[in-house]
Amino acid sequence: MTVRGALGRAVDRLEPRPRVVDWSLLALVAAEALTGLVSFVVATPDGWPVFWLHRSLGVAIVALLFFKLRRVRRNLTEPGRWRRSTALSVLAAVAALGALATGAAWVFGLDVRVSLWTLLSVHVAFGLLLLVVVPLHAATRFRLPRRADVEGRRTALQYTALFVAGAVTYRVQTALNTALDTAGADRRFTGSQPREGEGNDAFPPTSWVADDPEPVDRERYRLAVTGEVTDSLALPVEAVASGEAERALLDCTSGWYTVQDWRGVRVGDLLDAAGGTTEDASHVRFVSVTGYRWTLPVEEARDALLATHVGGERLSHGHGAPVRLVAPGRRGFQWVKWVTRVEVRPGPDPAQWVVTLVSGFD
Ligand SMILES: Nc1nc2c(c(=O)[nH]1)N[C@H]1C(S)=C(S)[C@@H](COP(=O)(O)O)O[C@H]1N2
Ligand SMILES: [Mo]
Repeated sequence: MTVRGALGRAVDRLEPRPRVVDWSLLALVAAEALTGLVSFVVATPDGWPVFWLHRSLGVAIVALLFFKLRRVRRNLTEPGRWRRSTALSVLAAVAALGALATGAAWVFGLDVRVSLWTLLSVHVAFGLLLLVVVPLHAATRFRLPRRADVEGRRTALQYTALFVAGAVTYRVQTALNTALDTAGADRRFTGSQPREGEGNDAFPPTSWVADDPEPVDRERYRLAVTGEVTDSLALPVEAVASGEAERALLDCTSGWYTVQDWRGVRVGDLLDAAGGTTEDASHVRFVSVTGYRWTLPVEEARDALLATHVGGERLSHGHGAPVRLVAPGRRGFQWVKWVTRVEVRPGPDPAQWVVTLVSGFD
């Protein structure tokens, strides 16, 4: 028997029944969407399992997709088999292969940009496309799994093998990146790449979706402190530039991070200057001139900084001048720029999730 023949047989043995493959792929895509979305709010190292799971499950998808495409390829190569749903199937395959390829390339430190987009952003776009296309594709070919498809012990073994392969690949990849010293070696656990240097020019001004306001007039600027405080305030910039300093790490979900020295006013000091918060105070909302906003629990907010300076320089417009939020332990999109209002609230602010996506669209 040839080596190739032996290998082929071993691969065949690993192949689950078609319906099991299909349902597993659906479940895995759902799990990837969930871990991918959750990863956007993980900023501290104790959240590493989210990233580990996302990558390990990705490897399992590669294996199952291999079986699936090998099985259905004749539906494409033989025009007699084309159906109306074939286009949707092709789109699902393209989105899946696109997400896998960009995800793997990103993890290995490939740094190609698609215009202003990092590979990671392209990966997210493919992922969102999958989220729409895969349920539609599944609906056109809906078949419930039968009992006979799930061969108990055999299926369990196949899946254990798949998952172990995913976890091992993850370890091997990390080791390879370090050994070969690729651009993937100095990543944070979030996958973000470092941006070195100090001050405004060291890292890119980044907007989450469409925020792009006119520069804020420093003379007319007032920072409002309102809501559940004893006395509302309206402060000029000078009152914010009080000299509290902190070194903090900003980690953007588009795949870069930077460590900078920020300077400004501690939010806790600001709240004390407003005579303290009322009994009902539970959250602090930071609102941008654009309407963009994010909310932190009061205790966390008190430790945050409203910064006027970075790396010893006055903040540039692109980085949120005159005042931006510095929220250590939070992802970049929560560091609101061009802050003009600090509102102490009696509760959280679920609508902020939508507002950050749509602010800036006129
Ligand atoms: N008002 C407002 N603040 C914002 C954003 C935005 O789009 N609008 N983008 C956020 C995102 S996604 C990141 S990563 C950081 C980037 O900060 P920088 O532009 O100073 O690099 O700002 C955050 N603050
Ligand atoms: Mo970001």
